[in-house]
Amino acid sequence: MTSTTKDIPTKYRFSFGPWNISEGADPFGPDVRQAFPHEEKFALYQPLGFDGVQFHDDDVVPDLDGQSPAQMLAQAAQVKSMLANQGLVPEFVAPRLWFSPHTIDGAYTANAEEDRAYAWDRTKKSIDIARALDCKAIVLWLAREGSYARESKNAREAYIRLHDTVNAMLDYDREIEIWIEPKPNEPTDQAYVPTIGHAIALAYASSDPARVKGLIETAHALLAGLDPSDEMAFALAHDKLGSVHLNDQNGLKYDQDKNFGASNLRTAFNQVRVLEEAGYGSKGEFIGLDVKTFRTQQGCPVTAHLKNSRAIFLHLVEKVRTWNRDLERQCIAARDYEELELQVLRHLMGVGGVG
Ligand code: 3MF
Ligand code: MG
Repeated sequence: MTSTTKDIPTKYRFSFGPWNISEGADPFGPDVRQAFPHEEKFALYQPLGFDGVQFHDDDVVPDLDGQSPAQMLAQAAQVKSMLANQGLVPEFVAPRLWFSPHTIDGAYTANAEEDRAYAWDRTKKSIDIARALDCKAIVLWLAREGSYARESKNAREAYIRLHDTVNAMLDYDREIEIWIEPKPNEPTDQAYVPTIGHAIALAYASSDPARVKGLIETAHALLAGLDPSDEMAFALAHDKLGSVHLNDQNGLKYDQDKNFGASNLRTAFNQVRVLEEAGYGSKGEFIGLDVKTFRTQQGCPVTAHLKNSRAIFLHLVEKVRTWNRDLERQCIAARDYEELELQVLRHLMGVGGVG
């Protein structure tokens, strides 16, 4: 465990994925905005203040299942030089294991052997793509690893399958890191790796624990009824916070991916506080955003939500750095948490003085 608290100010680097610029379809209605060409999205990064790109494997190689290995590597090489030309860095590659007819019942935990074989094949392709981009991280969002009908799968066997997959990935490439992104529900009813605790248990059980970490998304922690800053603190204490997907969520409903701080400002402040106190970012970790704009938003491309979430994060960094730590210490020493809470709220509201 890492117990040091670092107070060296970090200059943060930001990332997002191309899927964060979207057309507004939801389960009840179609697209409402014109599609902005995928390959033109990369030119938007730098002007918005981002230099990290989060990739699904088929964001790098469209129609991945239809490509030969040579075509796949040629396309990855093109993306690599495009990134270099735009001054961008690939943060991670994630196998998209929730679109194919082979992943209807899950991927690594699907009941059909041929579906599990597809998942493994696709995972190896994602690792090959990451390697071709010089990217060291694979993110596993285990989208459909879970059940709709609880009795449909043997959960103990499913966990063993996930464990075996992690080990097989570590074996397939001796350098990559695996960052597991837990989510408790949606699209499944019950997910097998619902929290960071589960992800970190898988990391320690793996053949190379130092290369298995977690990626914590604010909304996913909130959907599990947990405090995202405590989840982050837990991963940081184990030196296992590979990345974050900052966003927000208004209670227990569909996965909203709202702007960072938009529903729970104090919770957002605490996430920034925990990241700052641990020196997150000093080893090159990104502040990843995973935010959706409203379906009502007009224009093409729509990027205000990315710019705004980044701005809110930076305002909160300022709030953390100007938070009166002497006062905090005094309140804690006196065990006067009423006063502590009042002062946090005053600070967030920009009310001066301490009275
Ligand atoms: C789902 C997510 C995903 C992951 C992404 C990278 C579509 O709730 O958060 O975004 O972040 O697939 O693993
Ligand atoms: Mg995410």
